[in-house]
Order: sequence, then structure tokens, then C-alpha cells
Amino acid sequence: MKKEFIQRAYELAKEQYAAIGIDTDKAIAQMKSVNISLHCWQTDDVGGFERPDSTLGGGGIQVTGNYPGKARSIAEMRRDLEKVMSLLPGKQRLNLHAIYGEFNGELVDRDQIELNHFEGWIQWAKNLGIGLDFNASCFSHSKANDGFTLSSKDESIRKFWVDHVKRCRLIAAEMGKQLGTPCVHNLWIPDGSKDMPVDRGGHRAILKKSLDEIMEVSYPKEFLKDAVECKLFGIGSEAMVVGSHEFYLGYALKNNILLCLDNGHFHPTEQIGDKISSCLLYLDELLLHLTRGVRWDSDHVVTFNEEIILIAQEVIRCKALDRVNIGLDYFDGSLNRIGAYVVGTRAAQQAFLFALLEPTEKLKSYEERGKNFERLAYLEGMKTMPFGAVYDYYCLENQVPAGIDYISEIQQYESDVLSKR
Ligand code: RNT
Ligand code: ZN
Repeated sequence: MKKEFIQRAYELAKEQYAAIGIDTDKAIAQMKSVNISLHCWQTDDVGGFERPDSTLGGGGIQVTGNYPGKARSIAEMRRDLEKVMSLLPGKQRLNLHAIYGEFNGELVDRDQIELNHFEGWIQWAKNLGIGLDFNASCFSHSKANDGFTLSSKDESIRKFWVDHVKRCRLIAAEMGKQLGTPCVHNLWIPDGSKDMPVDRGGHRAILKKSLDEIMEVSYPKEFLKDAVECKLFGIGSEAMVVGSHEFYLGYALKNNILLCLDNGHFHPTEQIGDKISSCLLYLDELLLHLTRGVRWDSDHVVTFNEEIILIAQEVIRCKALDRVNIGLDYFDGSLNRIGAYVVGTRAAQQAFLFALLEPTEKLKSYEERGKNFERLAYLEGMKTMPFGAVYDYYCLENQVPAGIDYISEIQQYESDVLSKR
């Protein structure tokens, strides 16, 4: 897209938004606070690098698709992520899972991982000037095969995973300390039952006990923020997920930690956009896992849809950008994976920019006066305002391709790099 064209379109857009009391320059400036954490696991379909040619094995996560070009090593992964970031305006973070340590061919079991396996990542992040987030990996492991990890009735299995998560928190705290920006450590476990369990309470009590043990060590909040992620059901845990919404909401409240809301983890008619204002009344901070649910799958590439828009609107309307940590969480192996990142991250950014361009006070005043037609008309009107011109200008300012110009760059990277893997 020609620079002059983007600039002219922006000037017109700016006037149009100004007419409804919106300052587009200000909205663009606020995008500095929208730092999206890229989930490293879209590069390689959540395989990890514990052993050469790791593939995913069980534990409630399933990736489909065989598109060529998946990252086979940490070096390839970093190269891919750098490419992704070069096509995104603004600053991102990277969200790592424990299975992405640099184990250098050595078999290091989950209860043995150490900081030194992640020092290369810390250095890499330092060089790029970005923050890191971290996750314990309680899946794709023989000790996760019977459906229970931290809530297992087998004490040796439970203990194994407690040790793993404890180590992960220590590593995460060190990441936050060394990088000067708190590392969010998120805990999601696959525990649950495919068919009607009888002792739901028993497993939940065990999970609580495990979490209490894990949280015994406390780290300064400026280094580490703990989050726990709930789910309604998963593959193989249709009848019960131990870590349900009520379970983790209660745990987060009681222990003053973060709750992670993944918008693929609820009933399809439930919107996490509607949960944000409730949670923020009681919790200091939230973590979001942005994704796109399609029927029973929760992990499609994020698009600029009404669900994502509502999430962003609620964060902005609650003036809570500084209390909400934004992460992505999807994995699709059926398309160019670099493209999947760029499309999904841009969609999430667009949702936030769209929300920042809303005349919220005006809408609120209509609402308070019972003028619901006017409110609806405005909300509809916002959809066809020249929002794209503002996003394109934001890209131009950040010297990254505007519009869909990134497609050709990704095609180039595919033919130069991905197709040779
Ligand atoms: C799974 C959870 C979890 C994972 C990642 C890999 O249902 O959403 O966040 O997707 O940790
Ligand atoms: Zn998630």
C-alpha cells in the first residue's frame, strides 16, 4: 500500500472520528499499552523440544493439520518468531512452555528442569527487548496419560507434577527479574474425566492441596505473577474438568493470584467479555488467552469477530488495560504458521484499537437515558467507520506492512525458509 494513500485515508478517518469526539492519534498512542504475548507453541504444533522430533502425546491438547514448515528446533522457532514480530506493529512478549527448554539432546524430565535450560531464551528476549511469560507443561507425558496430574490420587504422580510446577515458577520469577518485567506464569492442567466420575470433590481437594504446596514459595510480584486457567471441558474430559471456572475463580480470589480466562474454554453461548467486569471487581489482574472456538474446538486462529471485540471493549470500558495481561492461545497446523500468528495477533490488536475508538461516554449517556435505539445505531455505525485506515496508519508509524501487504512477505519467507524444512 502506498504511503501517501495510507496517510490520506488516515487524515479523512481522523476527521470522521473527531466528529464523534474521538481522537485517533490518542487511540494509536494507547496501543503502546497493548502488549500481546505470542504463544510460542503455534510454531511447532505444541510439540516442544524435549527430545528430537517431539510430537504431541495426549493430555487434552490436539493439533490437526500437516502444513509444511513447522519449526524443528529452537533456532528455527526463534527465526520464525522474529519474522512474525517484524510484521506486527507495536511490541509483543513471548509466552513459553516448559517443553521448550534448551535441553541439548539430553533427556531432562519435567521434575528436573532448571533455569539454565531457559537462559538462552532470556538472552534472546533481552536482545529483542521483550518480556517473557511462562507455563508449566503438565501434558504430553507418560505421567499425564491416565487423565490426572496435580489432582492424581497416585501420590508419586501428584508429587512429580508439584515438583515440575514449583521449578517452573522459580524459572519464571527469574525471567521476570532478569528482564525487568513481571513474567506471568500460567497453570493449565488437563485433569478430568471422560465419563461420569463419582469423586469430583476428591480430585478437587487434591488439586487444591497441590496448588497450596506449589504456592508455598512466594516471589515478588514485580518478578512473577501466578495465573490459573479454568476450562469447562476438553477432549477426554467431557464429563468433568477438575480445574473448573468455580474452582479456579475461588482459588485465585482466596490466594490473590490471577485468573486466566481462555475464550475457548466456556460454553459456546458464554462470552468471557461478559466476565471481565465481574472478575475485575474482585481480582487485581487477569490473564486472557485469546482464541477462536469453532463448535467443540477451542483453538482456531483469532479473527476480528464480535467475541474478540467484546473482550477488548470490556477491558477498555473498565479502563483496565494495566490490569489485563493479553496472551494468545491457538494452534492450527493446517496453514502457514507464521501467517497464523500474524493474522491472529493483528486481529487481537484490531479489536483493542476498535475498542479505543469507541465514544463510550456518549453510548453510556444514551444507555442511562433509556435511548436504546440510539445506542444500537451507534454500535452498528462504529462497525463501518474507517477503522481500517487508522490501523493501517498505526502500521505505517511502526514501519510494518499495512493492510494485507504482509501476505507477500510471508509467502517470500515460506519459499525462502519454510519450504526447505
Ligand atoms: C488448554 C489451555 C492451555 C493450552 C496451552 C498450550 O486447553 O488452553 O492454555 O492451550 O497452555
Ligand atoms: Zn489457554
